[in-house]
Amino acid sequence: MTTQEQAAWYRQKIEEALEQALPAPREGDLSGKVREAMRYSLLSGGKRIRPILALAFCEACGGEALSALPFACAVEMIHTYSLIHDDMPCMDDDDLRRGRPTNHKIYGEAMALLAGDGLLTLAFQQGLSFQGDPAAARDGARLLAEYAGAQGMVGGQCIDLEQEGKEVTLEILAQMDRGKTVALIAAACAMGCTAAGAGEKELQAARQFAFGLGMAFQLRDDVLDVLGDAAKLGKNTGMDSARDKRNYVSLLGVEEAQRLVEQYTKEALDALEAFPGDTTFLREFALSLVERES
Ligand code: GRG
Repeated sequence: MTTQEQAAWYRQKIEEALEQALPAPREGDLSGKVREAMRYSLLSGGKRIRPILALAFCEACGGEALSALPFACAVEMIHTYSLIHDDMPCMDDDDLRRGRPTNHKIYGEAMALLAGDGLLTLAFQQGLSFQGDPAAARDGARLLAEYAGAQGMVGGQCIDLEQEGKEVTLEILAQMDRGKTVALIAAACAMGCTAAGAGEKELQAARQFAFGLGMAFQLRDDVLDVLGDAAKLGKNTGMDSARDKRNYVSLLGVEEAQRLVEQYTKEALDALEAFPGDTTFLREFALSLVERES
């Protein structure tokens, strides 16, 4: 199987599992609206980078990829909730996401807030439905809580809100991105290892990979915010400068930001040496993210 075929296969399994985890509400279901709003964003065709990483890391650690599906779905649910909340008027106030109107534009602010809450909660229900070793289910849920919470993604978003309109240093930016971007990627990689029953050495290497890839991914995102095509990206471009937010490109320029993309990617690829299984997919997948246009 080529890397693209493998990614397509993972994606298909993820889409099926997400659909199964959140079926359409029945006619007359009085709480059906919130499920409809959750489905609108969850099943709207994101790149599924995080769940793919969870499955691929499980495989790289010698596990059966599909056994990690509950963890993979859990991370994607957290990611989707964060996008819904991030797009709301009280945060980034965006009207386009994944090529469609944002959740609150369709369902209203109160329902979008609830849809995010519903996905956050469903994520833990999903993660804890992991069928292997109960200790791995518990460890997976703990990792997710740590990386998604105030020490991780929520903390990164807090730094983002606090820095708006201020002069930001590279150190502050890196701390923000460790939370906003790296944390969930790290959760996905570490949970994949956990699903396979991997040891501390693999977990440490997965964290190192996630740091390199997450930073490279964020830097590429900043480059695309300036140079990218909104139609291909499915979201508006130029948003950071429109909101007076600093990012790597505004601090370092496009060329230096792109050089750092390559440096961090190399760090990520080096970390793959620690894995016993075949890491060709992870290597090529990481490279495809660095070169992405969308
Ligand atoms: C609201 C608690 C809370 C957190 C929000 C995720 C986030 C934190 C903000 C979204 C804005 C942003 C640029 C975050 C950095 C991470 C990132 C690049 C997210 C976009 O991820 P993709 O490209 O999106 O994987 P798709 O749509 O493909 O899933």
